[in-house]
Amino acid sequence: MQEAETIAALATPVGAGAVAMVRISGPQALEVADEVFRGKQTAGQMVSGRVVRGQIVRDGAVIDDVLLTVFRAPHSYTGENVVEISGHGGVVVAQGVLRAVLVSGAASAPPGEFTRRAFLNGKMDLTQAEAVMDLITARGEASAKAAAAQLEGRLGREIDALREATLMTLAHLEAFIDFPEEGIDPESGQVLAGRIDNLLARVQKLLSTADEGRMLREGVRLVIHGRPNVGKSSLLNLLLGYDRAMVSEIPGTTRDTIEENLTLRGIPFRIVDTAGLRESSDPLEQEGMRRTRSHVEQADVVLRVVDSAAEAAQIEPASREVVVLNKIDLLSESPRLSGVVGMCCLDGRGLEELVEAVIGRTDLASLDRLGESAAVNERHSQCLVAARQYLEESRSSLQRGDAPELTAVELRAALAAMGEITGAGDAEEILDRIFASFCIGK
Ligand SMILES: Nc1nc2c(ncn2[C@@H]2O[C@H](COP(=O)(O)OP(=O)(O)OP(=O)(O)O)[C@@H](O)[C@H]2O)c(=O)[nH]1
Ligand SMILES: [Mg+2]
Repeated sequence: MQEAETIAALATPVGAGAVAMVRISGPQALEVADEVFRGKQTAGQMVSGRVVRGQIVRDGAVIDDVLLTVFRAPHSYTGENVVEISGHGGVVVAQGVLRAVLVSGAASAPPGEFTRRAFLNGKMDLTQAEAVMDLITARGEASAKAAAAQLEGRLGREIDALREATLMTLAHLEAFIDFPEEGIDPESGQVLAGRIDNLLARVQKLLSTADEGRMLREGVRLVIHGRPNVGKSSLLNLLLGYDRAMVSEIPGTTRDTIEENLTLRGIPFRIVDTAGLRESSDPLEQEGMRRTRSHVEQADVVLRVVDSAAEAAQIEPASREVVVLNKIDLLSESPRLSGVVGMCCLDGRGLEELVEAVIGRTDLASLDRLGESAAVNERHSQCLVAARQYLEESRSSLQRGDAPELTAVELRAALAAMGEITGAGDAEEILDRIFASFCIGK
């Protein structure tokens, strides 16, 4: 195998800050660092985990005063020799340090390259590599907690256990392949069927966490919906805390949907304000209402807003719905409410109660229980669906009394699909897809 290139990148965001860190990884990392570093010790002399203060020098001129840390292979993030140079967090100075390192022989690291190497060198499985980015991009405490559990290896261990159980079943089946003349006796057939059923149940259980995984990664889809002029956009603005949408007393003010991110009690939401539904012959308004309906269909939680003066009658919320009785300030006496939230968007009355009701309708494990089980992502789901199909086929093959070789083919395919989740198989193409969305320096 060709020796890996030594790579470098700025690991901290570009901008003014207390510290900026340039990370170098690869077989020549220590030598590259020593081209530019002047300190009491050279990187080559330093033991792993040691920090030494010194200067970064290029063409005899000092660029920055820095702390240099050495991690020797294999005890580093990437599993290779790694040097981290922490300097002053100025845009120009950090770029200057990076340029000096690149001139000294390191190649500029593409996005995700450090974590890709960590995976390739066996420092983490693919689910952990994905969790690195989930953790970085987490918009709420809940998402961060689930990502941290995945980074720690929870999902990977569950998949490994599942593969192990599949392998055991396969081994059991293969015992019959070695003695083809005997065939699978009914008793063993039943044991094998039971094992496959058990595998199917475990796959199904993991698949059932896909919705939770999506909500944690993309946000819970919260859609504000109701007749024109009831105060939907006012409610959006109130929840966001700033005037995002136009509000007016003219019905039909909002024509297109407006989407924003919002975090409520540590849970990320994708909140959507929609055009009010009414009879209209205006093609633009009709298109707006078509979008409204499509958003309502895809919502995790619907906030149905009604005007308390117009529709004070008892309103029954549907299962995914929170009903907001808005403009209660216009009522002469306070309404007796049950199952609905009374609000005034002008002064914020009822907001706490509304947030409470929305969280209550959100189908997520409570914050203190998050991370106890997996929350699979879209890629994991696809692998699990494939695994489920192969397992079902192996089950029918067994039932039909096929030659054990045929049943084994299906089981092996299921095993491969499971292996794709953690990257146990070889999977260059999957790697490209995952690491394409990474940030540089990670
Ligand atoms: N008195 C009172 N007026 C409100 C309240 N909430 C909103 N309004 C007013 O109601 C009018 C309509 O508000 P919007 O937020 O634009 O209503 P909407 O549902 O988004 O309307 P469309 O976009 O046309 O569907 C505005 O004049 C708001 O100031 C409230 O709680 N009390
Ligand atoms: Mg509006």
